[in-house]
Amino acid sequence: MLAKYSGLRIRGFGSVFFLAFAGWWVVCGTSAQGVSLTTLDFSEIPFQSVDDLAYNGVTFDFKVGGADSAEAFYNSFGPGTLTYVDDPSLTGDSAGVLTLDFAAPTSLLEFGLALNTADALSPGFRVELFAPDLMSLGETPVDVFPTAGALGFSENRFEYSGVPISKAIIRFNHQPGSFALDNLTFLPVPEPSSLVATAAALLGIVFRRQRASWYRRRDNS
Ligand SMILES: [Ca+2]
Ligand SMILES: [Ca+2]
Repeated sequence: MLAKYSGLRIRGFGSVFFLAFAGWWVVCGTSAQGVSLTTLDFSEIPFQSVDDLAYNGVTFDFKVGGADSAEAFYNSFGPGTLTYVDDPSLTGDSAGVLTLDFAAPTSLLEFGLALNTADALSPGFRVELFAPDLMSLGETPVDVFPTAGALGFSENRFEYSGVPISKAIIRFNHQPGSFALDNLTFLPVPEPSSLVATAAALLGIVFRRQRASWYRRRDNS
């Protein structure tokens, strides 16, 4: 009886250990399967229009006056070396609207952005973020300030971290003119639905093991 009781305790312990391992696997194992910080410095692929370009988890769209435009470019040379932007970068006509669509929702979004103006602008640009269901999470205005030692450019860095987003629309408050965007950083996260499915599957395994062990104990007694 005592031996049976200690056996039970060991099985209970085993389940706790298994659950802890399963939790570690969901968090770390899935991280190892492609969840990692991505930064584009815009030197990765040759000079080309970014409109409808898909690269490394992000699809770009560029429109001027609501129509697709080829006036924004990957691996383009513009402002040189500023604080947040360093050639090459993504440069374009600041009359346009730049959209970033992420293949996997990202819980972090950062980039540097410069405008070809010597003036501080409030705001210099606005960033509208969208949840994975494409509901708008609102627009964030970002002021830009002249870069010390680099005449003719004002810039700032946009930084977001929070609930996962799958789309960002960037609108510029500087016309006529041009913009340069650089060091685009994002962190794809697993879809909550796939995490829930994985956790449910793991719990199912534990439940079946416990049930089988209960039936074995009942049959043996
Ligand atoms: Ca760069
Ligand atoms: Ca397009």
